[in-house]
Amino acid sequence: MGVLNVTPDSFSDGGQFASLDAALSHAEQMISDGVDIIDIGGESSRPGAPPLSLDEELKRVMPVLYALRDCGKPISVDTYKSEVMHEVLAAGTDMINDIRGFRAPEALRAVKDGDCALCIMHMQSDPQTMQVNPQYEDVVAEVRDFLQERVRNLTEGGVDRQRICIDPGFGFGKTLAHNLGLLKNLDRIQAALDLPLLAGLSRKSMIGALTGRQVEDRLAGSIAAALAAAERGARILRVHDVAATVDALRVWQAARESV
Ligand code: 9MG
Repeated sequence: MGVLNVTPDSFSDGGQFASLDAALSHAEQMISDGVDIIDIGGESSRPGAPPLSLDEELKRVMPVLYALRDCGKPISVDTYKSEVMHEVLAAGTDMINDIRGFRAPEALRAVKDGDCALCIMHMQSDPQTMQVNPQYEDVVAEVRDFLQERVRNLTEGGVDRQRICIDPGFGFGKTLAHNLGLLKNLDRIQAALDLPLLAGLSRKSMIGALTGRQVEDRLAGSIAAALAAAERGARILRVHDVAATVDALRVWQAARESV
């Protein structure tokens, strides 16, 4: 899954792709680099980012979605607003990536009757405050239980289980130790729910904490994290650097499959 941020304050592209033309050429590049899913996001979810108005989010996301919906690759939209969900689903989006895990009853109502894929992500607190003092007694068990509860809520609400993937939400209300604990035990979470697992580690602060590198210099660390997640059962990797990640996965997969 390639990240297509259309946020002027995006933590990793500094607004480079805020304009429609730039976003579309970035999407074309990701397609030629081998992306499988494009994830369009209008509201930054970096720690401390302020919420975006509904109008502004639609103004950023809709033109990009209209331009890309026939690009031949599934399109995901990263949003927690039910109004945005309604609009992007009517425009033909294939997946909704909700960092709030469809906790809002209106979010469930927006998606339940369609057939789009759904990503349920775990986040403690919200982007404004999530990194202030994240606390868990057992991060792996708590994230697993949260995801299990959300899956139950969605399926009891009428969503086919086959539409769902789960995501522990690296960096969303987690310290470095929490993130590493989740990464090490990703296979336990995946096995407990038996659903495809999405992992987003690309360029995140945990990579910066481990390498001492600024966001623009985190490629090698991000690749290592992506491979660690794949090794533990992640089926979808949400990344900024598609070409390098695809190469790394090809080599990793060939080594695993060789006799
Ligand atoms: C929008 N966004 C930023 N980071 C993310 C992650 O790790 N997972 C998902 N599903 N979405 C994310």
